[in-house]
Amino acid sequence: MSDRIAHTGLRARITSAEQAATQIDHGMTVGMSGFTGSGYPKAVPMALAGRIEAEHAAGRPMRVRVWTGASTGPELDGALARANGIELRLPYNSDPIARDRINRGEMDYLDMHLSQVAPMAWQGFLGPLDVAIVEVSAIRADGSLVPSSSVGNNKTWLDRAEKVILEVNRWQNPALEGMHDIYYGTALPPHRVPIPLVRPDDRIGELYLRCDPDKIVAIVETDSPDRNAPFSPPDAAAKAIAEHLLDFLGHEVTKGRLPASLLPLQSGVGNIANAVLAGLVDGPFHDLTAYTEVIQDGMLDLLDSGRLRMASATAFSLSPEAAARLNAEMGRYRDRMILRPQEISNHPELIRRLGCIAMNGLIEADIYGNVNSTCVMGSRIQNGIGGSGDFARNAYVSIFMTPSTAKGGKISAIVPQAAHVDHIMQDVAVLVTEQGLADLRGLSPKHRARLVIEQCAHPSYRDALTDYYERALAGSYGLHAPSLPSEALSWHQRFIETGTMQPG
Ligand code: 0RQ
Repeated sequence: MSDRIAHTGLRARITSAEQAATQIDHGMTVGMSGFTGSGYPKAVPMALAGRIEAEHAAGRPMRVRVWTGASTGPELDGALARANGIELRLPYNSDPIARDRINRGEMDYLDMHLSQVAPMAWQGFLGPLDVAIVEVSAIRADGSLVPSSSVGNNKTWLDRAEKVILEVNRWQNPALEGMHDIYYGTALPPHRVPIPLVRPDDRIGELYLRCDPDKIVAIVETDSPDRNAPFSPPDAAAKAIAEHLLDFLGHEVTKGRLPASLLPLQSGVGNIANAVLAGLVDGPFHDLTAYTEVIQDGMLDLLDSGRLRMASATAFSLSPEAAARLNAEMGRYRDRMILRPQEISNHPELIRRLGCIAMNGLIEADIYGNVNSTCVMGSRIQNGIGGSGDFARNAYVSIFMTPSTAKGGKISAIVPQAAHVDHIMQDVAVLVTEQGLADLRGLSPKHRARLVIEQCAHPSYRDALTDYYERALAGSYGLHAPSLPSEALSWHQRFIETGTMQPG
């Protein structure tokens, strides 16, 4: 019997994943834990996928609506999508099988700002929540729950769900206990009050998740690692982008627009973000803090280097090697990390108050600096907006970064007009590619266009962009943000028809 389940009454509810999965029926809405490959349930979703496959084989319909924190792992999104068991998915997905189903029109997807999911669930806009399946690290004698390696929307799922299934994962280091800060002070308007967090290291909540023991219908014990993508070392483009960005931050300190310890950092995930964080290890900045969504490999290195004083997030997003490193030395990191619910880690009020430096990736930007983070060629979802909108709109300085081309140069990341816009130009302060950096603050659209083309576009697309812009200046209906509507998306159409944006 598990020493991780101290509540004697609840021990009686320990069961198999297969048995737990029988609590879920066709058409139900299931709120799962999980955020970027950490803290997601690893056994019950697989058992549920098996059940769904058996039902389909017997000619019976079975699909569920799946809510999570953000992306999860192959044992959740992958398994359920493979079984064609997801009717609707929200709020973020990076699983390739689920992505294909969404883009083939076989699965509905609601791509949401991550900070807005919990409030929307409470406001009732998303409908009722039938079952919560939440991974925890332990169950305490009083029934409170030690969260695992992500917090995400767990507090909300546990509060809102009719029934709760817990996975107690022995792989999670017991030293995680004490790292979390679960804030229960959120309320709906007109009762909403300010959130009392004024520094990234403030603790404003509780160490544990509350859960009514009467709602817990099954507990499944697991011993499975979190699964994240392996880390690939930064390539030349990522290193060049990091260099431009670090120069910019140094320049801002010199100008007196940023303190020497910068402001709380938010960093997206991926190669480029890691290269920037790696650059900070060797850079001149000390006493850094992070108020961000996920703690990735680079953040761990920054903590190790002593440059980063502390990091606040909602989840870890670590390569298998870094996850093993953290898990082995959790006690050492625990006092310098705080994991919070995603409605707090990504809260616009707090991001604005703290003055975060937001650094996120993009799919494409147009010459005015409108940014598409989600939809390739305007229609194929890549992942989702995630937390990029929460941070971009409210940051002290909102930075977007990307290689200047994709798919071996066949796609320009700088286009005449973005085929889909997630972040309007007012939310985009700085654009960086390996070519250079465009500081767009205080510039009108026409000045932005010149700078973006000069600084950020790849040389093989620069002349075509200049040509388009000059003709737009001559022939546009209005001259605030010159545009030739019939031509503005022609680069995308050319790619769809010929496989490249390059003319001829
Ligand atoms: O596809 O894997 O098939 O080769 O998009 O692109 O260059 O590896 O960059 O991993 O940083 O992802 C915007 C998707 C960038 C990410 C996005 C293709 C490219 C490749 C990945 P392949 P890269 P990244 C905090 C903040 C939204 C969420 C967010 C993202 C794949 O940053 O999801 O910011 N952002 N959250 O080939 C066609 C283009 C393309 C393109 C890239 N212009 N056209 N394909 N790709 N540009 C984190 C969370 O919220 C959890």
